[in-house]
Amino acid sequence: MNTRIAPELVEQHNRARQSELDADYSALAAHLQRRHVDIEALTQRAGQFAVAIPSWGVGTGGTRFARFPGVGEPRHVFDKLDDCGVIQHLTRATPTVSLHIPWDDADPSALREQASSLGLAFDAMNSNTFQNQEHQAYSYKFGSLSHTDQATREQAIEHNIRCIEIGKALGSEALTVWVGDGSNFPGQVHMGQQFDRYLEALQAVYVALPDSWQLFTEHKMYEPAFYSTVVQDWGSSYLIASELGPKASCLVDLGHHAPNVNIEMIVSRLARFGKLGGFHFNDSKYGDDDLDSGSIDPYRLFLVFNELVDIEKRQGSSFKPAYMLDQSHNVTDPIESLMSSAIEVQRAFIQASLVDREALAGYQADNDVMMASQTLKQAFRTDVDPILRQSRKQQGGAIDPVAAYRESGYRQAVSTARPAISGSSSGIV
Ligand code: PSV
Ligand code: MN
Repeated sequence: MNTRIAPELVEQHNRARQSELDADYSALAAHLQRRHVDIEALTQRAGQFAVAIPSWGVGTGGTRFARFPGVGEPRHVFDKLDDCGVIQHLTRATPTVSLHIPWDDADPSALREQASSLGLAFDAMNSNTFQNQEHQAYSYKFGSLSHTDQATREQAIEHNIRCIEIGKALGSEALTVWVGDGSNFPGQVHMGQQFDRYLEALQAVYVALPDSWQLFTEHKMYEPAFYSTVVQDWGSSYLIASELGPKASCLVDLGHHAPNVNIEMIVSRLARFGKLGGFHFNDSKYGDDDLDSGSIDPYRLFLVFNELVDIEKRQGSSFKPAYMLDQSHNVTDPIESLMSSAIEVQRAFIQASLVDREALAGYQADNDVMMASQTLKQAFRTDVDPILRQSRKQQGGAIDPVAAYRESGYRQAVSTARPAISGSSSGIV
């Protein structure tokens, strides 16, 4: 079946919203002009923004209690690509897909062919040594890259190298490594030796990395290990990236910190030492909730982008962190959640681009705390939605992607070809 959204549908959708957009856009243009900001430049900038879609995000997630399957869920990686194609087609902000191996194992040339027919390319590869796989010789119950047993470590190294090989065939240029290794009881592991084993194993993966590739080390404070975790914080992640070498840097998943941690400060620190590799965006209330980006604390997302835009201004175009969404959609249609999340991240990027940095630097130098804080708030409070709508329309996307998606009837159409997946297994993301 043809899973593309018909261009006429998008055109019709946009036509119906054109006059409202024109009015909103010129009102914002006038407002920004008073602040000496060129709206056209910002619209162009919005058009350059891109965030990758995780292949696992288009399936309905779950908790360790239950998973409630959605209608017309993707059956395999090719269905997932179709769904990612819809997200990109309507938002124009998500041109790449990040695969997780072995969940997405398939013939690379078939994957490439389908992706390019949908206007998609492949982002970072993700290895999985936090689950046992079929026909696997050694169990990861007590760890993978840091396991006490050498053969188990070698198996985990081999898996990561295989991910690089698949990625090479797909045109990917990065490997993200996140492991669940750790311990559940004090005394269970020797924490120093475990970290040494991890470093040595990851070094073996690093040497297999092509020169043009990057390796992202992703930390996470807890879960599945609940007493200690090998790569538990940005400090450990920084140590690993530094030990490995210049092709390695740190990946910050917004949900992988203790509650209330100042993530934007971590961003600033890692960038200062050239080790900020990328992000997994999501939002949370309590822990690694994997909620939709910007759904709980949009100001925090803005503050992260405030740092990123500031670093970009100082470092120039060489500063290109990898952006990806990493969320679990348990009660919404994943396509709708991913589209609105991509837009929320893009919104934070544009709002942060509005910060009057010269004024801010002056207030900081003068210790004018109130005005410094107001300068950020002024940018955050600006409703940049007309810029995002205009940018999407200019690029052939939909002015309101969720509405256009609903109008298209895509989910009902694919549901006939995709029978329901059993609700008994728990979802993992
Ligand atoms: C771990 O919680 C994580 O954030 C890592 O990025 C994984 O690869 C992903 O979720 C999917 O399980
Ligand atoms: Mn993640």
